[in-house]
Amino acid sequence: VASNKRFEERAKIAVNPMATKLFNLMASKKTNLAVAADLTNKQEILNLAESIGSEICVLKTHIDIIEDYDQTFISALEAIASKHNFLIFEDRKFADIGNTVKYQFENGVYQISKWAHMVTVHGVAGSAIIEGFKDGLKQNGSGLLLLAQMSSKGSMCVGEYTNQMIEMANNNKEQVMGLICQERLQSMTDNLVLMTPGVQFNSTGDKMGQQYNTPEYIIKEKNTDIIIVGRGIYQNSQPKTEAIKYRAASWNAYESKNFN
Ligand code: 5BU
Repeated sequence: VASNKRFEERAKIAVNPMATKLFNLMASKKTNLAVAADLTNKQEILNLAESIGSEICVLKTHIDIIEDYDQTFISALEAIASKHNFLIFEDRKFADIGNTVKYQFENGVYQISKWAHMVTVHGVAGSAIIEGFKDGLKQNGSGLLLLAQMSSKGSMCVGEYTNQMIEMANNNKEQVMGLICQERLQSMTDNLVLMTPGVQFNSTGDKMGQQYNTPEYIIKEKNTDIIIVGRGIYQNSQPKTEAIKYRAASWNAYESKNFN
């Protein structure tokens, strides 16, 4: 199922403000590459962000794997993000009841709602989970990414569950900016951003269930919008050179689509 609209057109029909911002950012910066900075030391993440920041639209974090975390990390990352014009995505995968996720989003050590432009949410608890984010999202006009499919072997986010997640997104567009998925399905409307992890050139998977596809396959054949690349870039001896390759592959795949 192809989307025949360019990112700049989709920016105009998006409802969530961060979806509009990301579509416009991709169109102007000409990149649909997101990098997963899964490093456990804050300086390593900042060094990576500084070196590849010019190539990406989004930097994805797992804030709770950082061993020396403190709030200086956030201000340093925000400075690099505004210098290089990318957005910050905390892949927290919230999954509890609304009242609990509100605390997890706004409070605790990380105070995610203060700095994350987007966060991931599982729908397993039901659509009322979205109520827990409403206050926090208003702080920065941020957006939710619902987990419609996962890249890992044996994922249970399939079939009717996937359909329910798409419906949850379509019913809550003020809060939901997009979906994490492995393919564009018919019901995924053009005002949602589709982001896909499990992307690498030189590997088909790891020993813990991850499964990889190439940028061309995901963007051109599976028709999603953004690739998320982790180890393929940060474990390379030259992350910047490698990021340039992934950026070119995913952008060229986007440009090769038939738009009207
Ligand atoms: P990798 O090193 O490219 O395998 O990292 C992939 C990243 O995307 C990593 O941070 C995962 O937590 C994240 N991820 C994923 O791999 N698959 C999924 O379905 C989802 C997130 Br949702």
